[in-house]
Amino acid sequence: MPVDLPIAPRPAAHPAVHCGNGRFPGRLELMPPVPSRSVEVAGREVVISNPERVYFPALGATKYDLVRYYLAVGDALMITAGGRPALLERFPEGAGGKSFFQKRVPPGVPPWLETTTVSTPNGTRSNALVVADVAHVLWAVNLGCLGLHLWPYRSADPQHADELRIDLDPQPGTGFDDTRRAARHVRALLEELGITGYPKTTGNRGIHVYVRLQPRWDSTAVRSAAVALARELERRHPDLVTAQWWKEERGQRVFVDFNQNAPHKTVFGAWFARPRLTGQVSTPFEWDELDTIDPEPMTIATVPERLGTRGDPWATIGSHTQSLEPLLELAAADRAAGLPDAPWPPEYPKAPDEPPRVAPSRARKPD
Ligand SMILES: [Mn+2]
Repeated sequence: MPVDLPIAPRPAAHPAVHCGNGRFPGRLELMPPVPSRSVEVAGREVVISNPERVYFPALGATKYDLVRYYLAVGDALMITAGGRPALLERFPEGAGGKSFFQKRVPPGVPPWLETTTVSTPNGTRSNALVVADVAHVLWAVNLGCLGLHLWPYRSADPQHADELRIDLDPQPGTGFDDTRRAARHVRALLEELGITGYPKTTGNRGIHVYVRLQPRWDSTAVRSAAVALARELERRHPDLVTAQWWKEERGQRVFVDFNQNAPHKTVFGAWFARPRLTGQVSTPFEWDELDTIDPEPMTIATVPERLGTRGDPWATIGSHTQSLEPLLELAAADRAAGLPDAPWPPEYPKAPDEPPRVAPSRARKPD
């Protein structure tokens, strides 16, 4: 769960000054400074400091390689991320190093940097980055962000969530094949309802299916649609899919994490690089690739070529805004059948129709 942490002191991996050479202990010698590089994109100039720092050791890829990657996929990335507020997760030492979440943009940003006010479930407000163009992405990369977590709305219209994010989380004992099978059922159910979903790898073992929505519903409505979809999938495929919030009830199944659609939740964006040593990217793909898609070889080193040869699988997502109503009807049917709301994450105020927010095994204990 992303939270705002105080800025950790930066470990001095490359001290600018070191002491002596053995023969003259205590004599100060300056290390040669690593020149920063400046990149021009979207009419802006972004300065990249420490461009040669290794960010993805298993790929041998540097911070500047990550910059080059985002320049290569920038057009596709903007189709899905453009105009959205972003949560920063900073990895000053690259993938594998320590990280911290940061909602607020730090002081001293360039005058062109676009920001917007976001809030948390408890009402805290922060000034967050907006992915206004690729220069904004590179500005975040320079801070040590490998990828960005995005809000499900455009900063111009914070009242309406325009994305349903179906997050398929394989539970312990399941693997990517199970995620694939679950994704196939998601596609079939959505198609039945007249809805087109757009799949991507998460860069790990999960799959996300996104539905771009007409801007008519808030995140509470979108979450209730996700709850209904998760429950319907579990009813149809009880051996494979679970809609159970409590881990002890999920079993060796794929969990449809409906709460990723709760208000103020962010999800890792398409085309962004994961903090893995091997540089995997959360990669959009076509439904007809589902049987063969492998998240592992899709990295910042290979995805630009894939995009160049295959084109952008999500090219049409923005021109295809859809209605949430078929899923809201499913939700209404569940309510009418007596099903309560599903549990919310701990940081949220209790919802009116929510069951007790306690794991069933604990609720049964007579303490
Ligand atoms: Mn997930």
